[in-house]
Amino acid sequence: MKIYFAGSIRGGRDDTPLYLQIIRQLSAYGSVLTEHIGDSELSALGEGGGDKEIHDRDISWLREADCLVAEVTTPSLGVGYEVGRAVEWGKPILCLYRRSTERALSAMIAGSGSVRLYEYESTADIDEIFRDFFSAA
Ligand code: 6K6
Repeated sequence: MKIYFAGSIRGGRDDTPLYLQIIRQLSAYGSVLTEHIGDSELSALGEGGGDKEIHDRDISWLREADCLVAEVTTPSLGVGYEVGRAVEWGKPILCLYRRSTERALSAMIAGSGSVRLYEYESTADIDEIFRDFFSAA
């Protein structure tokens, strides 16, 4: 199983430690194509790689992935775009969201019938979510 994990980069890196933990837990279910999302060295400003190279490489990984798992709590244009492309390609999509009083989740994710949206509070909840999602994916 090839898993594309999506999480905010230029949208903000506050949840990076959480992404790293999610990627570790995801590894039990297959090969995570995007482990760099959990890399604390990857800042919102970032270093190398032109935008076209990043876009083309990521879209090609997403195309070959068997499913998309996206952490959507920190709003990110890139993550939203990846979810849209995965919907278009009919891939199984799991979105993980921590309810927050500061901002509500976009209706384009919350209202999509093509996305399996799971709300969670901490990484302790994630194993059960993954068991449920991957038993159907
Ligand atoms: C350059 C500047 C900051 O980070 C970099 C290196 N950039 C990226 N590297 C890998 N994947 C990226 C990069 N920028 C965006 N992505 C993809 O979009 C990832 O797969 C993420 O799931 C998503 C994040 O989008 P933004 O809009 O939050 O950056």
